[in-house]
Amino acid sequence: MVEQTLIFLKPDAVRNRLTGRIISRFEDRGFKIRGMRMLTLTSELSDKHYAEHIDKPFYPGLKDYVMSGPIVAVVLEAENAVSVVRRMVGDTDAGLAQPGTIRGDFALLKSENGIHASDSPESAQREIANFFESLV
Ligand code: FUP
Repeated sequence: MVEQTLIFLKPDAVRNRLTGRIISRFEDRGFKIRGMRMLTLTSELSDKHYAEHIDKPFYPGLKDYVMSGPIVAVVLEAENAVSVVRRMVGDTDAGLAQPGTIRGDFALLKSENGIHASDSPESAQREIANFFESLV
């Protein structure tokens, strides 16, 4: 089934000038870009996006990290987009991520893993609505 999913490049990836190389991987794989914007997360949008993590001990550090500079959010579309993108992104803990995945090639830490990707079609719809109100 053709699906859409949301990724965003976290501030360290943008700061380290990885935006083009990472987005190229998705274009090379065959994804269509259906939306793209650069923004700096507000406190409200961080809390909304990470609602399931807000009470976890790691959330204050995660929030500082994701608000530390501009991010680049992208809506990607393809057959089974959510699961294909998750496999390309790799393990949440970048130190354990397989080489060849984005986290496995460009990041080292769980706490600073460089990229977000929706984990289900339902999350994707919710997250796309959060970042691209005009697309849904
Ligand atoms: P993922 O779906 O791979 O982004 O992972 P999660 O939804 O489990 O976690 C969201 C973000 O919280 C991750 F990108 C990294 C961060 N996190 C930590 O910093 N420490 C943890 O123990 C778990 C997650």
